Amino acid sequence: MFLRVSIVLASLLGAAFSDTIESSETFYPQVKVANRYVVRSDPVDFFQAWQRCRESGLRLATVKSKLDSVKLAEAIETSQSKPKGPWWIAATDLGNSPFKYTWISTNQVLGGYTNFAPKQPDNANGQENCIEVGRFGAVTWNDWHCTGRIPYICERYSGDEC
Ligand SMILES: [Ca+2]
Ligand SMILES: [Ca+2]
Repeated sequence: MFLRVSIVLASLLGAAFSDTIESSETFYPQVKVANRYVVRSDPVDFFQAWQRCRESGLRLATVKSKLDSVKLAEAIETSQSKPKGPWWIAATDLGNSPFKYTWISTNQVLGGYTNFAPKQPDNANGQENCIEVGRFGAVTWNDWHCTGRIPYICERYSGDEC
């Protein structure tokens, strides 16, 4: 009898456990959230940031939705190195008309979602062509000069994902 109860219990527990694993994304979204973006603390210019992400098998971060911004903020908050921003992300209007930005990581034109700080982008002195987050608080965007040296944010991605 005891053995039989144990077996039933074990299989019940087993079922519950595998359920938990399968639905972990639903129950623990923050785990996945924190893993998408990789916060880097070495200060580099925009092009070095792009290169360094690539060298790590990552790409400079894209931010295409409100949810992405939430993930980004969370990655910064949970980053162990407690880095200080602002940080480069992958948008630039270099080689395009002013304020026409492209995600250089995916070669996609910025469409729909943006998260600029108030009065940005301003293309100050006609020299600001790369986008950073965090200069004016939270994870809002600002255009800055591409040769400025600041930390940056990479992202993990799968091969067929844009
Ligand atoms: Ca510009
Ligand atoms: Ca600006």
